[in-house]
Amino acid sequence: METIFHRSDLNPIIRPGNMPVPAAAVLNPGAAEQGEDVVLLLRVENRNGYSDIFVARSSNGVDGWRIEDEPILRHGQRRWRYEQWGCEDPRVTYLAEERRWYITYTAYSQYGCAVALARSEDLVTAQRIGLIFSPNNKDAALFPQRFEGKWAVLHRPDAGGIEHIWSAYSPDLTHWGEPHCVLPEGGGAAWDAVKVGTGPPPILTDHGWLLIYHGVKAYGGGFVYRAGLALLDRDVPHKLLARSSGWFFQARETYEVSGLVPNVVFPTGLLLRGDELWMYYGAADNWVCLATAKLQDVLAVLSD
Ligand code: BMA
Repeated sequence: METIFHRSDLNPIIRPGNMPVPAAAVLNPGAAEQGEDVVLLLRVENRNGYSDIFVARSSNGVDGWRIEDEPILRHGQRRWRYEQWGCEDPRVTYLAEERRWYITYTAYSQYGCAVALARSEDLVTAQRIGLIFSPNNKDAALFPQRFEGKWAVLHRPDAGGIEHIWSAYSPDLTHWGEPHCVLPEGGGAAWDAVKVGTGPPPILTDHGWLLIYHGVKAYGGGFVYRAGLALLDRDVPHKLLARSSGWFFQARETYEVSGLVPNVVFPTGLLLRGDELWMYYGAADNWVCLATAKLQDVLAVLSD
């Protein structure tokens, strides 16, 4: 199963040294397509340990990245008290109805980790909407459409160490409610026993919404972050239709097994390009990487 996704020969495709500013790490990118370009929203940790979100563009999605000098979302602005310690791990969804991209990200501060939402017409500048979930909560991703008139989001509240993926619905992208537990931690000795979290925004397929999620297991040497697959109902997206029996992607290459946090693969960007899925992920919390797969091969895993 591990061979479904093929890593780019150019991995890591973006490294700290590629940034126009001093960077300790570049990781966990949101992904979008804009015109002919692939756009990545990069989490960039500076040498003080605080993260901002920068925009990178490439015409082939692999190399030739053009990276903005200034972040699209900068932590520590006086007006935004819940992101004094960082803007982290963006996921980006284009809402055709709104004709804008919406960015969910982790707002990190003395208050904990919360989920913030911003919107952008051009992926050059963004306007913050504010927090949509209070601490501790992270790993949120919006669906691109409404369901019976309501927007839907997946997120991961921390219920005192119990960390399942939940959903919420909203009429206006600001007021969120109707919670459902969508995908619980694996429990026991499972690869995703300790916690799970949404990866990129789900993609609609003939079988339902395809969800890539991360799962965590604690080993003697620390946490190991791997990626699993799930399918959610096309009309009722909190309804879990299928879940892969194990992970499909784990740290294997040097840039994944060693880095700032070893043994981490953390997918946050997913594009459907023709019949291929392009998965952008953070490796070892240090670099941005790419792996691709045929959509039909990925769906086959879930129908076994
Ligand atoms: C999570 C987040 C991610 C990070 C991952 C692996 O809790 O902090 O930003 O990539 O851990 O260390």
